[in-house]
Amino acid sequence: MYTLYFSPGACSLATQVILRELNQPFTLINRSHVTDFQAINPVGAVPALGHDDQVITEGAAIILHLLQNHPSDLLPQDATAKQAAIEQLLFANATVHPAYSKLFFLAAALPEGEAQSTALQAAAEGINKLWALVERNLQHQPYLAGECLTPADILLSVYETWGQYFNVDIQIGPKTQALLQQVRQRSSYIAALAAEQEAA
Ligand SMILES: N[C@@H](CCC(=O)N[C@@H](CS)C(=O)NCC(=O)O)C(=O)O
Repeated sequence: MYTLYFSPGACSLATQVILRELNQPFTLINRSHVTDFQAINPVGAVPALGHDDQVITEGAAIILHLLQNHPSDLLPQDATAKQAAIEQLLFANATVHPAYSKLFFLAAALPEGEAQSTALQAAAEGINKLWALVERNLQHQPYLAGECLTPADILLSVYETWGQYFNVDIQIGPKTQALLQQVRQRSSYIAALAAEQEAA
């Protein structure tokens, strides 16, 4: 049995969707309801996943732990396809997520005004380069890692929602938009959003 620590709309939403895709029962705990969350994750970030007596942190490590413990189509068996799924997982977690994190950092660190707007748009242009790579990737395959849905598609579907909080021009190609919409229509994603609201 798992315990997932989350914050509404954060990257922990993707972890919850993956738990649901894997049909794993879990308890959902809002980070803001925990008195000393740093005792759970010293970094202070979500997701954190309790499993038996262990707490696992770092989104990609949590996802790999789940995929290894619960074999499914989310992690292909074929070596080449598996490598692509892991590469895309890390592209999402270690490249796209930090690119979006810059927006949150700049909005908090700089006073509102021209300097903030310029910096935010520069960060958005970095994000646009990544979405352009995703769109190019999707010209010849339906999902980020190939023929099947993998965690990277779910992670990007959550990250993309963060753009709405900033007055920046984020450009997403049509194939990417269609994929993100398709992921958000999955019952796992819809149920995860509802569960976050209930636990808010
Ligand atoms: N490298 C970490 C980053 C996680 C992260 O940045 N989580 C954000 C939410 S999406 C967070 O909790 N940030 C700290 C905070 O909001 O206080 C991971 O992949 O798990």
